[in-house]
Amino acid sequence: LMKTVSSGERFNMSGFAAPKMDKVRIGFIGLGNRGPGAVKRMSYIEGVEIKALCDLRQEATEKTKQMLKGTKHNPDLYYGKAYSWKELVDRDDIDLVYIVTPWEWHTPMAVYAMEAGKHVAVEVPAAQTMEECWQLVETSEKTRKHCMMLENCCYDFFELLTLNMARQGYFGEIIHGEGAYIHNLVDLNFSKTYYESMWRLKENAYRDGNLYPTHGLGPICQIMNINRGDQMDYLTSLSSNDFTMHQRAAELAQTDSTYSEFAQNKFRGNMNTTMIKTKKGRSMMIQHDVSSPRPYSRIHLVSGTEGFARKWPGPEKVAKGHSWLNEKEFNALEKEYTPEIVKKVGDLAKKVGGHGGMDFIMDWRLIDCLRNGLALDQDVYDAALWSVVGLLSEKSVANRAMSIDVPDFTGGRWKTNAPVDISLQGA
Ligand code: A2G
Repeated sequence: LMKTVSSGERFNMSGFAAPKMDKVRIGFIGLGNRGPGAVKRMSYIEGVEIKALCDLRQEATEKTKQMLKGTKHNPDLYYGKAYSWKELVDRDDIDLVYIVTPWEWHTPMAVYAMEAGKHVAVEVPAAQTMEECWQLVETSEKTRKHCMMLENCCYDFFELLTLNMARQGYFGEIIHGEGAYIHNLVDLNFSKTYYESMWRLKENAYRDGNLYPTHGLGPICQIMNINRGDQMDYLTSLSSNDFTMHQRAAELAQTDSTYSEFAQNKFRGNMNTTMIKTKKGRSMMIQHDVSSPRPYSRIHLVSGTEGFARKWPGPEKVAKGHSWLNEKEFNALEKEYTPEIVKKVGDLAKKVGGHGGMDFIMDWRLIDCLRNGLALDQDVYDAALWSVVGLLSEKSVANRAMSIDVPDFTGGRWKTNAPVDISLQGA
């Protein structure tokens, strides 16, 4: 499925600005762990109309609607059937479908929504197979509808700061970037209620690799201009064995037969490390561990010919040459390089919340782009590429860390696509 399609025949969604819209009418699908928060954040944003909410569970739709009491929003509710979401998408008064469902539903829902003439914002990862990645790309190009993956980490404060620093040349030429999703989810994964039908435990039980690469990759790819000046070339990926998940499954299975299936199973290894070489000769290292008892980290490391930055373990640090900047120097740097969007909505974002504010900045920026007819920061090529690393890592892991080519979803247009507009001025 390593397609080569000549770019001449294809519409380029990179830098594509859809016609402005005065208001953005939104339908949400999925009201589990992420959905209600997204609905709430959107309810604070000017120009948004929340038209419809959908979940399998009627109760979840009602509870979320209840949250909107006292606001101008009065969404219709869809629930009950596996395909109730299609009724929501088929409405003709929705501009944006916001998809917050288990991973396997992301692409089917996104494709259906674009085909129905709607822009799409879809949770991470956007796709689970190579075929799905291409389906997203082809559908977005054909329909000229945005397909933005909701990679919220691109909008966190230090990530935005380092993106702006990179744009202004602070790091010189970027040589290497590191990111990760290290977050102990053992208790959540084995919970019977947290993830609907324990879907996330199943992902970890039947697949081995970096199942969740986009939180670490997104900010690093923007800083390194991937899809926009450089491109991933090949990757290699290696997993440790599993030292904790099977043990937990076996313990639980002794008294609860729900877990028997998992006690038979080999789980994905605790730590996966994936290395990526780019066409311009630079490198990335991305890690994934959701089962070891250790503190949260996305690493977020940028190493250039003139400067260096690293977010985790905190506090965030920047260095020039051999020395770390002291607090005073760092504060001055922060003042100089804080992007406009943070100056504009950073304080409000911290109040509204969502991972400390980044979720709100992401939603605000999406609406700002749609209302002002600006290209989105994350397009369908980013969604496909950042997601495909997950499935390619599985192939590499299964073959003794064999190197695997990464497909170029842009069809060669990465050479001329413009970088993300980090002035983030909006209009
Ligand atoms: O844990 C965090 O909130 C993750 N987000 C999110 O993606 C999900 O994995 C959740 C557990 O369900 C970040 O770390 C930014």
